[in-house]
Amino acid sequence: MSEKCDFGLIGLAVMGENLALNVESRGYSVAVFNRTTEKVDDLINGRAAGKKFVGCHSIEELVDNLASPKKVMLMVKAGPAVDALIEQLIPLLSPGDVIIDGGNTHYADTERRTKYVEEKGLLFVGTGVSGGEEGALKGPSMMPGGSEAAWPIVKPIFQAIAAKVGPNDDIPCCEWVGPRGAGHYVKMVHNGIEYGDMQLICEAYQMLSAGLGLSNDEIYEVFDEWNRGELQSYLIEISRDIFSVKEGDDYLVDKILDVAGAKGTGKWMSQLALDLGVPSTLVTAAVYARTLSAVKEARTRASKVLEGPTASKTFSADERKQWVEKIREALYASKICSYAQGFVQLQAAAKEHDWPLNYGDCALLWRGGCIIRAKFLDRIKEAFDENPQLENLLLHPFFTTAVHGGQQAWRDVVVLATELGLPVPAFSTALAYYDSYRRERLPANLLQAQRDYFGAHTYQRVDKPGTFHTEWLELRRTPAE
Ligand code: NBP
Repeated sequence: MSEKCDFGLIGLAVMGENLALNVESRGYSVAVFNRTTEKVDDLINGRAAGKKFVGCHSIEELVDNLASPKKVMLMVKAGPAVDALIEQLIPLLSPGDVIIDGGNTHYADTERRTKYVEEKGLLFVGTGVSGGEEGALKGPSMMPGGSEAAWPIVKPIFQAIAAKVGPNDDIPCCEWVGPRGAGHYVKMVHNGIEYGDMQLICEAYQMLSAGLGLSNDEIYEVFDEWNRGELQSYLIEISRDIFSVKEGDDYLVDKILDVAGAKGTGKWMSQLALDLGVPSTLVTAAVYARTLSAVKEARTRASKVLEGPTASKTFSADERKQWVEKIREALYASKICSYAQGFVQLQAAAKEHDWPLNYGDCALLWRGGCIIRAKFLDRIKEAFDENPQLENLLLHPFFTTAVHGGQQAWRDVVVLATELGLPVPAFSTALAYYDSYRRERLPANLLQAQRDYFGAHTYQRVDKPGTFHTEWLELRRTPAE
């Protein structure tokens, strides 16, 4: 190819290679580079053979092969590699060229890099990309933020490669999110919500399996049914499929070690929620559930010492059917709380960083292509389109009605889990959040009294304005000897 390419991509691991093929499939020519250059040759001679690709063996060669304004996307391991590549690219690029980081980068790094790259006269985009290998190839969800002036330059390509939704499959799951690190923050919250969704589904599975005694075939049918209703989502769909995969006579899922891995985005969301002072309890419960799963040896030792409830329960066929429906309702109500928390965190972050986020658009970006894609997100988009300042999703009439409808079942499931000794940290933290949020008065009056008692931290009163301190020791009743 003698003409200059439309797009440059550095990093040909699973995401980069598939994303490059996606870009080319939409009619754009792509120059590619990878640190280990054999991967460049493998791609050019393999999946990219006969396509509009230019394989490059150096970053200089890649930049030379791009048309202006040059767009170079990095799909490499998040962290120092991104900084190192930015340093190499800056002297090779000209004002108006764009560096794009599509990795799972911490938003604070994108805040810093946007400012730094702009100071050098260039433009920077930090974009969340979700959907794994298949999404990268066929249409991911994309959450770009960074230098505003870069958006018109990258928009045609980004919206061409993104997943499409809507009645005519023509609404791209890619829209400008906001300045600097806003895109990566939204991607992090997406991942945190993904943690919550996955944990909730796992707890539902445990209730169905260890609680009600359903077989894997029966669980397949339950998830299949759930996937036809309001829980319809990619994660329910793949969970259903998992219960159909066998090795000989045995189900593969039963052979998988119950130790969960994590790459850290859930932890970031949880840490940042604590920094912002917002209660994102579902992602935190989901992170801790993974942490506890990881101490398998300790759990195995403890299982031989610590007893659970002794009474066992049996269920008739009818009772099972009723409980399956209750578990579905508990899952749906908990999921609503999880999304409500995610959006509250986004609102708090937007306020702190002065990002003009559009929450309806955020829901739309997650509607297709990504791991949390679900029908339910249409409702969230509608809710925020109707009221962009909506304080909490739970207060929108659609979601209020939904949690009211499911709340008794939700309570029953948490009680049943407790009686059976089955841990449901996400179900129960969601319910605790709901009950805390809906109560006008919490026991924090006593807590403030305790703080004032031991630390003179002062308190406020319900009956008069001001700040008060009490000498509790002097006023207390002396306990009887
Ligand atoms: P990895 O995260 O495994 O990164 C591997 C790529 O980074 C290879 O191309 C590797 O080159 C390159 N690289 C490394 Br490591 N250090 C480098 C350096 N110092 N200079 C230049 N290149 C370097 O790949 P991935 O799974 O395709 O993910 C890419 C990004 O997308 C990551 O940030 C990831 O978190 C994010 N992401 C992944 C997924 C997913 O499902 N995998 C989904 C969404 C987002 P080499 O070949 O020479 O080692």
